[in-house]
Amino acid sequence: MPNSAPQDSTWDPEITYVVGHQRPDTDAIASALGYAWFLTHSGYDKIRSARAGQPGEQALYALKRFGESPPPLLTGVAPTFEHVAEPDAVVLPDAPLSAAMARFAEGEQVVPVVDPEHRPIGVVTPLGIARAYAKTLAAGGKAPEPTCADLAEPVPTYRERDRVSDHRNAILRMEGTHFLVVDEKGFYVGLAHQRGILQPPRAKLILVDHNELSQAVVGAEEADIVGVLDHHRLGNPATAAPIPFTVDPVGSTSTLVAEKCRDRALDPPRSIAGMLLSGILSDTLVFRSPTATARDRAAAAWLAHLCRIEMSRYGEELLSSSPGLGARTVDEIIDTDRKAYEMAGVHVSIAQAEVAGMAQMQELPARRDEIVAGLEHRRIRENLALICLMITDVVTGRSRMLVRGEERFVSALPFSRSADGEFELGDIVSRKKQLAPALYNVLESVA
Ligand SMILES: [Mn+2]
Repeated sequence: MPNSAPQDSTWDPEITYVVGHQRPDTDAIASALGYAWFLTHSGYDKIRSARAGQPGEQALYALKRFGESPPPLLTGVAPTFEHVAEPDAVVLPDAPLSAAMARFAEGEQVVPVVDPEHRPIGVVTPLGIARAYAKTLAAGGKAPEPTCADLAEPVPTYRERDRVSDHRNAILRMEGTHFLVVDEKGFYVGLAHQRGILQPPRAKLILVDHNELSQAVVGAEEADIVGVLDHHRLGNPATAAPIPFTVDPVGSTSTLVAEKCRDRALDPPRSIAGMLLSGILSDTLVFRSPTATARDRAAAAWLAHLCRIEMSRYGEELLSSSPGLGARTVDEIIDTDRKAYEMAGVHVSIAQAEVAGMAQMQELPARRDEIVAGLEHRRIRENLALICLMITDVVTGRSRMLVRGEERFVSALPFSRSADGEFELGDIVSRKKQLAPALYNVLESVA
């Protein structure tokens, strides 16, 4: 789906970004920081951690606790006109034509003309010069030498943050091969050539804690995925070349990062070790989740030793850092940790919100109507067959679920209905290992 909104931050084609999914949770932030640290200390150049959105409250708590900064935000990774603009030298409007001719002699094909404030007026082309020269000859050589302003021809102009892919087809149909690129204020950035527009540089991404493009940073379908480190089901796109790809069914991606560090005898600094430990404790609910494995425990014990912290006490502290339902807006409750799936050919969205303890779970009835209205709004807007919000009490290890969707799916759900659109999930706490497979089976059988 084309996204015509300009991107508000940019990316560097020289850098490889280690980036987690949108709406990053603690594991997505921790594994991006940790894997970027590991790769850099394993001899890889120009690796940077990044995030694809605002970190959740719990991730912010962990960052603060260990004195670590969140990775920089990547708002989009599609090529923009900034990536294809070449900052060719300009001439001023009152420059004599000979100034432009000197540039053609150097091999330029067009010369941009900008006003003294650096706003483009147009371009001078060899054809334009030839015409001016013919005119001078016709006047018996008596006409004054024209300036560059007299010959500047307008050409299509694009903003540097506009996505190249949104304009590529139109540009292919145009006659000219050179285009002006300006910044958001209209100042000259450079010239874009048609050949650069057809083959723009692509961002390099290493995906952590996800492998599906539907969950990745905006524009990832126009980037090169050069690595994957994850613990989710496969839903990855084909790649042009072979890439390092690790998907292992452990409790967290942070576990996989910690294992790589340990295998290479690389001890991460306290801030990184603390973040990785937080990623493990968060995703495994301090090992209460059925996704937790012996490998997660071993990695966590090593990290806790490195950052000199009492693991289970810190784990409970981390889990209870999530604010209660009463303190969150409906948008925060639904969208903080929401994932898109395709199941049996239909679109499904599963959100998970954590509460810490019975008292926080008891805030649900007062918010139910608002939350259900929010789910219904998203169901229509995103054309979903089913949208679920799993509310998990990380202290007692039990969940409830609010659902909106097509009746044939909702009525087939294998859970006990506690109110209209509300289900009791019992001790189900894992979206990935318990709820998503259960929904997948229901949709397969009904669709
Ligand atoms: Mn994870």
